[in-house]
Amino acid sequence: MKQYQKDYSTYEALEGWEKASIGQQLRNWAKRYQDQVAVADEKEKITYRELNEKADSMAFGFLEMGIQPGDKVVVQLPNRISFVKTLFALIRAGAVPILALPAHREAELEGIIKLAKPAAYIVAEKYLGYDYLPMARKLKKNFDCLKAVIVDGEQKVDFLLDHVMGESRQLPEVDPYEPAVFLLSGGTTGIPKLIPRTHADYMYNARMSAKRCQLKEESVYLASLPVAHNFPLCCPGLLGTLDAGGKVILSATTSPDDILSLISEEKVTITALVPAMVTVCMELLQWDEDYDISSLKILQVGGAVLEDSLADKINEEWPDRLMQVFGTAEGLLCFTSMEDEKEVVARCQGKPISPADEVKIVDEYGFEVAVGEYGELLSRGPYTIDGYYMADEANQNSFTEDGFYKTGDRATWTKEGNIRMGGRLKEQINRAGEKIMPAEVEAFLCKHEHIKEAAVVGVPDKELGNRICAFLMTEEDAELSLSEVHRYLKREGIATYKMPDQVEQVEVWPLTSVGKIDKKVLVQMAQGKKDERENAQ
Ligand code: OOB
Repeated sequence: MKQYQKDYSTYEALEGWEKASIGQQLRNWAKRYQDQVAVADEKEKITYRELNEKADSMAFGFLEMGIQPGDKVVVQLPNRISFVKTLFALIRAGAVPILALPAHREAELEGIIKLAKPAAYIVAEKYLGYDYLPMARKLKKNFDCLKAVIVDGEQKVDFLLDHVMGESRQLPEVDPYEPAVFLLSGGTTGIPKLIPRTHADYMYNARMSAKRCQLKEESVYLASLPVAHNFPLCCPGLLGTLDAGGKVILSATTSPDDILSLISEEKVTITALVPAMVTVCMELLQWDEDYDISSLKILQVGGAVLEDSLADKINEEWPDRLMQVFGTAEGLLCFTSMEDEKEVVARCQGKPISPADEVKIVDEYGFEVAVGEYGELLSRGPYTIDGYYMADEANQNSFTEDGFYKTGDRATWTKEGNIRMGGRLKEQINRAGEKIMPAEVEAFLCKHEHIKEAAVVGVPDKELGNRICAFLMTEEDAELSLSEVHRYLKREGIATYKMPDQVEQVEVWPLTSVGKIDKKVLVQMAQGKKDERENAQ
């Protein structure tokens, strides 16, 4: 039985839509761009022609080792050319990669493997000091479905990735309306859900993103974030850049030094960052004048709320480069445009990338809200999924009867018809019956002259149900007491019930696997700090 219900044929008339497999797209690119460099990492470069040939020989190898068309394969590789080769080779072999992030560990992998029963697991031997082999061996022992564990490195469990190649053979027919990859949902709670993205919808996603960014053969895209994530993979990322004939540079880490060095050396024209990374890059650039970012035309920022104060700072220090991106692995993408006024770019996340995207912002009863009012952002369209893989309960909760994806995000329409995000609905704090949105309090805190970044969370509390805890990152670690924060917020005219009950300072943020501030960890930290103080009394 076909698992995916969506009728993709209704999108065939759209400009940019193509009923072709991603494996076929790579063949087309190789014909068009031949010996131009497609991808470069720390160690090597690969041309379009070489990548295309490598995808074939590795696909033959995967088939030879018993991976069957339709099999799922967990891929957990960092930003290296081996990731790119493996991705295209599996897709050509008709297998479907499940893209785990390097930061995922046993809990996430076990959850994914239990659900998807992959035939193989492809993993780096080591990355950023972590040795993946003990985990890989354990997973292999515990899960019979895993026919092979393939290691990118020197030591093997079953096979070495470098040795995967085979004799030429017939490659399977691939249906462009079947999944090409499974992305993992970005939620910070529980095991990630599997998001099936089909060949045709995912290429359309890449192409429409590349169009908004005006990518061309001269474009140089830096994958600063882990490339297994939708943002650097396809928005426009790796796939959108290759489709335009550009060059993709893979940054081995998300460190600001690596990112700024690569922008300088490789004359990068576009990259994508999450807000927390922008701050550290800007700081480093202030200290070290050797970096030259003059080649950078577009700085995409998305993945989490970009505070107005930080957006203004980007506009000031790196003028005419900011592009805000609201994105989801489930589909919907909204980008600002390079033609937008800079004041507009600093205050919104733009418009959907496809004319066929249907976007609604609704109140709790499902009615659309007026301009300026907040509600939940819903979307349906050519590249937005209509269900997670084998997740009945999540599908009941995350989709409306008529097939709209409920993002769980608060948003409003601006008068120019752009969306402006206002935080996750689930983050809403219920403090003694009063409802508080962290994003609102964070925005006020970030306007304080000594506060660089702020994150507000609700912490379970005996008396209040939930108390408000504000975590602050301050300029030169300036100390700000709870009463000083209250005095400041009072001057700003914010209601008393929204005042934090607890204030904590941080020097570094706990981050999720893709570099967003991890609020789940902040809640634990808030609890820990309070207990520490009470025990010390
Ligand atoms: C991207 O994708 P995911 O799946 O890791 O996370 C999606 C969630 C959204 O539902 C929203 O809560 C948040 O991340 N988000 C933003 C945002 N962009 C994403 N919240 C506020 N402002 C924004 N600009 O994070 C992602 C996928 C593709 C492109 C860019 C980001």
